[in-house]
Amino acid sequence: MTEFPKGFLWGASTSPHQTEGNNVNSDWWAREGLIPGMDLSGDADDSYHRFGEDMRLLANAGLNAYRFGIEWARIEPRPGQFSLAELSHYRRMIQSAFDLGVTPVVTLHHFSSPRWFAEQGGWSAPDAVDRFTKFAAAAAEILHDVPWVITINEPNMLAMMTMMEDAFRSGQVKEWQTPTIQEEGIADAPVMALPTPSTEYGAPLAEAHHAAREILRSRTDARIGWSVANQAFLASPGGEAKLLEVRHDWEDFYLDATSGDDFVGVQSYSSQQVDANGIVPHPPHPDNTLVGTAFRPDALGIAIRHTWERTRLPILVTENGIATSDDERRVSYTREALRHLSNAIGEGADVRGYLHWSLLDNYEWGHWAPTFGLVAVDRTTFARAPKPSLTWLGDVARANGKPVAGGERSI
Ligand code: IFM
Repeated sequence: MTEFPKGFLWGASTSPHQTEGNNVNSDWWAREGLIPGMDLSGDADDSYHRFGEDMRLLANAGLNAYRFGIEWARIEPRPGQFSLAELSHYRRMIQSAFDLGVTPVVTLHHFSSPRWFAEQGGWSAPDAVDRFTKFAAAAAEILHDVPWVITINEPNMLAMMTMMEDAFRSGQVKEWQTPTIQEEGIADAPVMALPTPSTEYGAPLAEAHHAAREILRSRTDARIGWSVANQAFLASPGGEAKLLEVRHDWEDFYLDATSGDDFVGVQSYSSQQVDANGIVPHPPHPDNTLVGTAFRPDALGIAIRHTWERTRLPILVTENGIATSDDERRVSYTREALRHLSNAIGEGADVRGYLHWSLLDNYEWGHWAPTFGLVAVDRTTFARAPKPSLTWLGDVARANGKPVAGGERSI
């Protein structure tokens, strides 16, 4: 086990649509109302108004970094009309982090887009890159002193969603898939693998990322990167060649697009097997999480190693966590994941920080049941209830990881 570097960032992440509430001008808000079986995001965690309390909880626990997003649908409610009031709102968030001694890590796009953007063809429209670049230029005004900016969250998942949306619109698929929700350990059917995104859908995202990077570089001091949803693929016997193919379309295309970036975000939750036919649907297992994935804290090490080998860029773990109602399990998972992270550092990977997903229980893209948070949120009073895992992670952070990487005491 290797010690964590000096100045390592220890924090937690959230996204706007999942926590703010009433993101009424976004494509996700529109979608929630149309698709049967989807929970509504509604007031979400009301973090739009309570972000100060959220950040104080994080800082008081001992964490020193907070990843949050700015919501394009609020900042540009109509094409070309930018809201100065909303930009000021997000500037207040950035300032609140600084005032608490917390490093802000800001995401420009976390799955949700303005409704008008989606109605005009979304990421498949010919002017999508230009639209996003204009938004990035407006956002740059409030980001001048933010040290870490993520242009697009999980572009590979976003490409998959865009592909599904196109198939849904054209009638090729009849149902919009929402994540599978399962009771822990009681899954009775394998969780089907998500469809592999065609890189045709990834290409405009890569272009948008590069264009936004240039704008942000010229107007801010931020390190610029994007954050990839790592699948930690492993080959079953006979699946070695297929793994390379699947991993190219799911991950490597997006990792290669980081060429010229300042860092890359690693987001990792579980691992998946690939055999000669492709991704193997994950079977029912008593250890499965609330979203039906395998309990695989080692996925973080696999994801970091592959990202480091492919990009050689500084890495920020921008998401890692578990959907569970058992907070002790969250601590066990995270402790183990951090051990794998520390081993990867020991093997040479340049990892600069760890941001847990998520600070708060939040809206999991269609469902409220899967709880990823270090803090529970009452859905009617919005009262925050920190879980023991928050205290635990804060203690690890105060000791710069010694409790998990080896040291005088263990937690
Ligand atoms: O909640 C999501 C997040 O928005 C993107 N990464 C994965 C998380 C858990 O599914």
